[in-house]
Amino acid sequence: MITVFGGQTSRSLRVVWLLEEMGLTYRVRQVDMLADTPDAAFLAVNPAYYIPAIQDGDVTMVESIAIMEYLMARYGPTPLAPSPHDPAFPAYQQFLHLGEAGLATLMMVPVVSRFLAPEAERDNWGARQALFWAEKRLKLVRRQLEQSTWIAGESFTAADISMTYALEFGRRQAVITLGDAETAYLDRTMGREAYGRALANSMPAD
Ligand SMILES: N[C@@H](CCC(=O)N[C@@H](CS)C(=O)NCC(=O)O)C(=O)O
Repeated sequence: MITVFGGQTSRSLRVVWLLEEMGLTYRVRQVDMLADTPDAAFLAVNPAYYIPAIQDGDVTMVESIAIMEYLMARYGPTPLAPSPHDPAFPAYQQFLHLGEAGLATLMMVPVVSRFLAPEAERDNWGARQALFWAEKRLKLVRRQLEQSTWIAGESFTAADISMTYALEFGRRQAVITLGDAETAYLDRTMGREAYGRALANSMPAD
């Protein structure tokens, strides 16, 4: 059984969504990153203490994109990962990583600055610059969505899972403004049944 350590609005949703799309069995182990006391059991899994992480037998992994790549390689083949010979592969590979390295990671900086930085440091050069870089990278997403239904072409792939988290995070935290094409795209990706199940299964129990 695959265990996903995470929470509903975190990047663990990428992993849970992928597991749902692939029809694999898993369980979600909630980690409350905002709790006053660190979760000792989770600290043993990930001493760097961030989510998501997975345990799959003897395998322990962190990094949402790497985890998705592991799961698709280990339990595939799956249409979520086009083969290297598929014409969609370069765009797939690019946007799979751009969703985290080029967008979500950069957007985290202004978001956490706004919520966690001391009052006088909330509006800082680093946060503004990170947002500027993310907005520049969004131009690649916009150009692609003018040409194709999904981010890597005409089939839904794990790159859409990666990208959806980034765009939805930026929109939810109001650090980016989405145009009509990106909004319609999120309606398509988040309208998938597997997304709905992933969201429901990622909810903490009361
Ligand atoms: N690049 C990592 C980023 C992970 C990350 O930033 N996770 C957030 C929650 S979505 C977190 O746990 N942050 C707390 C921390 O890094 O201390 C990934 O894609 O998994």
